[in-house]
Amino acid sequence: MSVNLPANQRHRSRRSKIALAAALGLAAVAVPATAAAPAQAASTQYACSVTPLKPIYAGHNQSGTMLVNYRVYVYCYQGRYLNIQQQRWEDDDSWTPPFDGNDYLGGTNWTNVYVSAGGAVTLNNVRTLVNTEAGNEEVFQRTRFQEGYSGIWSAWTGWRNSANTSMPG
Ligand SMILES: [Ca+2]
Ligand SMILES: [Ca+2]
Repeated sequence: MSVNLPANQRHRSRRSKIALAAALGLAAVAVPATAAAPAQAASTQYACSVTPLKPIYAGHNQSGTMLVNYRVYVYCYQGRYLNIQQQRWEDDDSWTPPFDGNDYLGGTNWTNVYVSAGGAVTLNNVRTLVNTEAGNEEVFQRTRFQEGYSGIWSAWTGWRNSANTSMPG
């Protein structure tokens, strides 16, 4: 396009493009940081952070089945009620798109959990290990939440995944 412009306009056009590129350069630094850390972006809108912790071994029940604790860590810098949804999963690949053969193990909802300002709560959820395949089970969890204050509830956040734990079972 700029090839057809008079020389002075072409010059101006090039200068404004340089200014634009500089602006975009700054934006390009900021955008990946935001995309890489959705939890931090959420914590600027929400008073609480909800972290699905990596599942841990929690002994055996009386039948000898291994137990897993899917803990959820909640911190609030202002007093809030929370509704929290948890899904428990076993991680699997598949040979065909979308290459996601994860097995759903179950879900738990917590409603109206109150956390005071500056308070932290760890929700414990001990479950029997579900044996979905030969060899170890790669269990993980995902959580999302909404906050309530004076009867007004926020939108649900996106789902956030924990790390996997490989459990012999
Ligand atoms: Ca697996
Ligand atoms: Ca197994």
